[in-house]
Amino acid sequence: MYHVRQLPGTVDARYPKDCANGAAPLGIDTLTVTGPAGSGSAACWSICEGSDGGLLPNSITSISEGAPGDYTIMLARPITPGSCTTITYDGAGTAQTTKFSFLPGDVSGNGTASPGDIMELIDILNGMSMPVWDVYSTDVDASGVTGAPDILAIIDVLNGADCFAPWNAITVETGDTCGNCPIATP
Ligand SMILES: [Ca+2]
Repeated sequence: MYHVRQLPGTVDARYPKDCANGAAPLGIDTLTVTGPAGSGSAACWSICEGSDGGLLPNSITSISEGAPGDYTIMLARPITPGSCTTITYDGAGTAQTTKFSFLPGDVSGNGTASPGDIMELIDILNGMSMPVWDVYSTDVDASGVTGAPDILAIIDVLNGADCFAPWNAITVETGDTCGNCPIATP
């Protein structure tokens, strides 16, 4: 696990798992959300993923409040690749939701993994464009830095080489297809 925070709207383009340990999914397991100040009670918060990718259902393991209204939410495991992960606050009668996405290979952050993302990464490496989400969108091989090996990594991710499922032409679930989420209504 990366143990880094992901802000709403970020797309994680990196490896979905460690090929040397298929039982250990990689990705973002710590989320940053905002809500009413002083609402850190676990009973106020819930998580839903549109699909679980065959993994055990995810859950919130802890919630901590930094500055008033700024919450850090730790999850039992990283958010599911390709899925829409919804965090809901429903503690004051009005549900608020925040959505997160993790799509391996989607360097450009447009919601679809495709060969165009290879060119996007090459442009970034050549200084022709800026990464959309910094290391989330460029460090495809999860080495900690962005470099030429990430070009080979994204080809593997798109084609399904090594231990990966093919992510080419996969589109991340959007809010609309996240309807499996039983979001409570006040
Ligand atoms: Ca890298």
